[in-house]
Amino acid sequence: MCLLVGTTGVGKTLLLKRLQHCSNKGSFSEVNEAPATIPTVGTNLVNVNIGKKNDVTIRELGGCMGPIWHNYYKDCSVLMFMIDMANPCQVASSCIQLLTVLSHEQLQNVSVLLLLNKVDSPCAMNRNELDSLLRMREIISHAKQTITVLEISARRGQGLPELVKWLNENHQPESS
Ligand SMILES: Nc1nc2c(ncn2[C@@H]2O[C@H](COP(=O)(O)OP(=O)(O)OP(=O)(O)O)[C@@H](O)[C@H]2O)c(=O)[nH]1
Ligand SMILES: [Mg+2]
Repeated sequence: MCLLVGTTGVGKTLLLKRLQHCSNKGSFSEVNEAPATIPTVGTNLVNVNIGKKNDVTIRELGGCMGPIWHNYYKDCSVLMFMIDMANPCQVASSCIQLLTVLSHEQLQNVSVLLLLNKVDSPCAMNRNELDSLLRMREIISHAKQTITVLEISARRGQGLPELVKWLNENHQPESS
């Protein structure tokens, strides 16, 4: 099971819709109109085919569920943590959430993909601005987990082929 977490409004549901749509069509780089989303109260479970009969189950945990995210950690084999690059005011709370997630005892052995979303937005921060606000390099070098950073746009489809590649390399197929 892959968990997808991040503060509310960062773009998790849109990413799932995009991945599902693309996996049905067989192309992860295809771009079309962004479907509408509403805030996720609870969780959102989707199955995405990432190639070669390899399916991954991704569970989004709504941002408003933050206090109970930990109830889902025991089933987690890989983790995606999403940050909104177009919302600098939210970065501090994202940072605290990220550190809390990384320090949880049940998540010490998972691979982590840090998704920097909304890079298509005209007001998106660049990597250097995020580094100075979030001290990302320090967080990554001090973390026990292997953390990969990827800039994406759930709206435009940028970075999705790389995301799928990371899932293929890090996700263990569920035993049936
Ligand atoms: N410009 C831009 N907007 C995006 C992108 N991804 C998501 N959005 C928009 O951000 C808003 C929130 O997206 P959601 O996918 O609902 O956010 P969420 O992380 O699922 O939020 P919660 O369910 O409340 O935790 C929507 O209006 C999306 O269209 C992106 O890559 N670029
Ligand atoms: Mg959502």
